[in-house]
Amino acid sequence: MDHAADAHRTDLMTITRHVLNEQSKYPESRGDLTILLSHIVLGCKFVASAVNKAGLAKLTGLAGETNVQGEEQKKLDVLSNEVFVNALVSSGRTCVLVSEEDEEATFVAPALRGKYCVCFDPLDGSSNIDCGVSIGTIFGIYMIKNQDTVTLEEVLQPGKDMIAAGYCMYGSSCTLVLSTGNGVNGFTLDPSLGEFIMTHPDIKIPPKGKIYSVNEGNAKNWDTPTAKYVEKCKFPTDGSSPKSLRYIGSMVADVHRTLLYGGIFLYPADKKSPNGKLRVMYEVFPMSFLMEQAGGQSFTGKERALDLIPTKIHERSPIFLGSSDDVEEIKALYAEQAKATSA
Ligand code: AFP
Repeated sequence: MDHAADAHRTDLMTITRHVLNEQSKYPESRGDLTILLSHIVLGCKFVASAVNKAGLAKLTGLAGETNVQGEEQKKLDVLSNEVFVNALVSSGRTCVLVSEEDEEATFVAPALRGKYCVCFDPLDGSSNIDCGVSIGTIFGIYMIKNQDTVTLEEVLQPGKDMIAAGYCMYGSSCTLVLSTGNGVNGFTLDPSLGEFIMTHPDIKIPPKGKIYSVNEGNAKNWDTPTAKYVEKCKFPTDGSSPKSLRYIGSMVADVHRTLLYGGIFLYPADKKSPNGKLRVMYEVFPMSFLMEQAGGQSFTGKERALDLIPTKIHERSPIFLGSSDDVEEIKALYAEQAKATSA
């Protein structure tokens, strides 16, 4: 019996313990971020449980049974949004919320205001709910200079100004990946304890990967650099092996695999969607922040993704993120094209 390993398992690094440890490195800290993160964690636990129940409810429905109360079930994405809005407002640490589900930003009532702005997609990949495929919550956190006078303009900050970002994946297990700007750590929900336990300390993305992840159904509308890059993945000319294709259609799941195994995730611009599909403030920025913190890169086709300054809260952008060497290759193809068009 490995007593050392056993002892290790009894010394659990919960997400709260980890965040408190991080906080203790900053003696001037008043614990506001710790409190905010604990409210986000609560939201994630609630959604994890709701996602599990949604599957059961659907099975019940198929068996011909009806809800005892005769109530129509709220859609999971609307329910998740309500949960996160309530959790964030009640934390007393937020002044503005930007949610994928809400057309306008929410300005928190003065009495409950704190210094943070949280941008989030409460349930990303929701078209995968009904078939039980992994879905997730994505969030990014900014600090606001003056919570009492905050305006929408102040919310439209570049991604590099984020102070923390993360996602929670509701999959075969529930995994929360978090960065507070000091590396990336992954935590798995232990359902028997109701606690996220650190299972993936100090995640570093491999410098080069063997997987590319893209919706190839859009290939006929791609621009030249994307088309050339994917061709290179399939038919490499440098003697290396072709890359494998993996695509789930849930950004959280596709990015999570990319982070752990290496490779590249692409949602490029195409002729039908010149700005791509994914939203800057609550998809592109948090995932780019995590990628960079894990040693990877993130590129829009024009610039470093985190340098982008959004002009509206639901803005979209093309995105290429993942292993540094793989992203370098697509950057080189865009540079080549820019040179050709300027010549
Ligand atoms: P849904 O929430 O509509 O399922 O969209 C998910 C998503 O925003 C992101 O999670 C995926 O990476 C991407 O869209 C998938 O888009 P395609 O279905 O066009 O490939």
